Amino acid sequence: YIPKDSPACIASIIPILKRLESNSDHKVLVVDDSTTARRYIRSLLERQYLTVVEAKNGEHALEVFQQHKDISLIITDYSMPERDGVSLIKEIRKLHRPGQVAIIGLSASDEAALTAKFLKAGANDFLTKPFNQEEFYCRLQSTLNTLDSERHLFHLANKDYLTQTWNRRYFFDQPLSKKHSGPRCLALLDIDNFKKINDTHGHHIGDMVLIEFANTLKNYFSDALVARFGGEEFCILYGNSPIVFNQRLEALKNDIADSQFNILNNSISYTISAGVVNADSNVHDLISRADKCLYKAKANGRNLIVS
Ligand code: GH3
Ligand code: MG
Ligand code: MG
Ligand code: MG
Repeated sequence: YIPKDSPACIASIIPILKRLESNSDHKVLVVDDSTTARRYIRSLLERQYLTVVEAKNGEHALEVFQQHKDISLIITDYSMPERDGVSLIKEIRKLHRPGQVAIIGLSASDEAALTAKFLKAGANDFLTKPFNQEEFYCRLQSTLNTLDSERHLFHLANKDYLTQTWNRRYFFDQPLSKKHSGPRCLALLDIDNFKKINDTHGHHIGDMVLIEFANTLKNYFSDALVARFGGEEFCILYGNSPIVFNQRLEALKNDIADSQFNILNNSISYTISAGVVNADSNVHDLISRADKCLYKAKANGRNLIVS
């Protein structure tokens, strides 16, 4: 290990400065059966403004990982009682891609094929102990950069740019959408006479109404899958009680109809219509049935929920 004030250590800090701000978004799980090793790695990470949690073996790590949903990087030793590092990685990778949770393997073992073993199990990178501190920081930085890029790409591919709700692609990719059957509730919602808001107040105000509406949807249905299907049309997929779902939709519709929104000094009021279905069938069937209900709601005068 290199002492703290060595030139190598100081040099290592410079390229990382750019990262420090985004580092504070990351929580790192350090897994090692040696308390001394954990403390040392913790001190290195905390100097980079990373938040650190610890686990004393692979089994313990799985528990800590369950408790802290926001862990984005795991740094794990190989030889540990109860569950070793490679086995831990295999378990984590059953549910989490390298772009969701990054893993760096770490070991003092001189087993020749260990690097390959770690990488094959799904580690993003690997370091042999004792490591050079500057190399540790370089690999840490590059792993976090890759993680940030992957998360950014995922966001670009799956979120609607204007409203930051999920997009169609993400919607159809979810397990709840992919299931061929099973009880589910689905609602298609559409803002009434939205074109008039654009025509009267301008497209920019229309955009802000969409953002406001999307935020209201996310608040009402934080436990459901909310996606923008296009234009002023949104879809909600819900896996629980149809009674609760219908009550909440009704409350949402009334809440919006009774509200007066002040958007950049424009006083805006609007209503929504929705088509709702609760059934044990596939999501495409639910959508086409909800669409027919939505059509009826429009034909019957709008500001209506038809099921
Ligand atoms: P209806 O009650 O029958 O749904 O009438 P409507 O006016 O809401 O529906 P229509 O389909 O005639 O018009 C939808 C409008 O939504 C037309 C389109 O320009 C506008 N729109 C679609 N996407 C956006 C967007 O991202 N921003 C804004 N400002 N307007 C959008
Ligand atoms: Mg060990
Ligand atoms: Mg509309
Ligand atoms: Mg529409």
